Amino acid sequence: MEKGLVIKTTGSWHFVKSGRNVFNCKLKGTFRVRNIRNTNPVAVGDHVFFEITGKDSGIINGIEARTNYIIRKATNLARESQILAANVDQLILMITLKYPETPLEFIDRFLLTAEAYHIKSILVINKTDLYNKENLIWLDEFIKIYEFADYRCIKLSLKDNKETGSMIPLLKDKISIIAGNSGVGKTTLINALCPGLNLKTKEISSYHLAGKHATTYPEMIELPFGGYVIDTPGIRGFGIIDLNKNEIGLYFNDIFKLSKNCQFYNCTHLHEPNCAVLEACKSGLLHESRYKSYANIFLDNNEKYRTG
Ligand SMILES: Nc1nc2c(ncn2[C@@H]2O[C@H](COP(=O)(O)OP(=O)(O)O)[C@@H](O)[C@H]2O)c(=O)[nH]1
Ligand SMILES: [Mg+2]
Ligand SMILES: [Zn+2]
Repeated sequence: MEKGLVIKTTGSWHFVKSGRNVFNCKLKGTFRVRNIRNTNPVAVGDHVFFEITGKDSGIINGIEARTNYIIRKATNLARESQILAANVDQLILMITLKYPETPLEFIDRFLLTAEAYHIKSILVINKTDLYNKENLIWLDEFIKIYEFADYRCIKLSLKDNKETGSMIPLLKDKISIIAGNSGVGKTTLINALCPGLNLKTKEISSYHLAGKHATTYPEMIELPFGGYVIDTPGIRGFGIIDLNKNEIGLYFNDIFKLSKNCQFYNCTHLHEPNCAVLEACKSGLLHESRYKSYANIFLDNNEKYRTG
């Protein structure tokens, strides 16, 4: 029995890396039945056990327990879900304050989802070469907001001399998902890290497929210094997963820290007296954008529970 890492999958074929070799593997039939709610029982990042059946082929007959996994549902109500990736060490959320401007609520929804999946996030703020004086002041404030929520923030410019040096120690020997809106520089970063790879920048809106049933599978890209990055159009589906509304405040790290001083243990931070979160908002300790995101998601979620 061999052990390997799934680095690519097409649904029925799984490419398993073991040592320096890659084996093209099928699943032993019985797995499909056991894991019936998932359209794909094996995902990139899975550690699998397999038998070699040919020079570069094999049969997977076991999957190691996952430390985490990310799923996507075709729609909110769909029963079937697709596992996008397993055993992810971190999420690299790439954003830009300009060209394009990443909406703050988009960032907060992403970070919340990653927390719910127990995946640590790092914020990479790219295109700093394009920022004017005013943008740079906002950049500093932005970093303070997210450091207060315990996120590491990295400033980046991939314009000319592609300063990717700061990224290498963060990515080395880890499985990282690189996410962010279209146009922020994800592909540029991966190309800069992997000389010779030459992925196409300005992706040909392959993400239009993501909402449909035509499944797109994420691929792991091996880094020359060790580790993998996952650049996936499907990651758009990384929206809000099924969260209990009471959990939202637990996964906003800044709000969670502050809430220890609320008078009521089940404070929703919306209207209660002696709410430490509302007080921090007033005093400026908690930035209003974080509070707004929290409140919007909380109310969305309530709505879903009422109608659902
Ligand atoms: N000025 C500037 N342009 C950048 C930077 N990073 C990426 N770009 C450009 O932004 C565009 C979109 O980049 P791309 O990597 O395709 O973004 P993706 O959609 O996130 O993969 C490309 O034209 C890149 O050359 C940067 O740091 N500064
Ligand atoms: Mg891209
Ligand atoms: Zn409160």
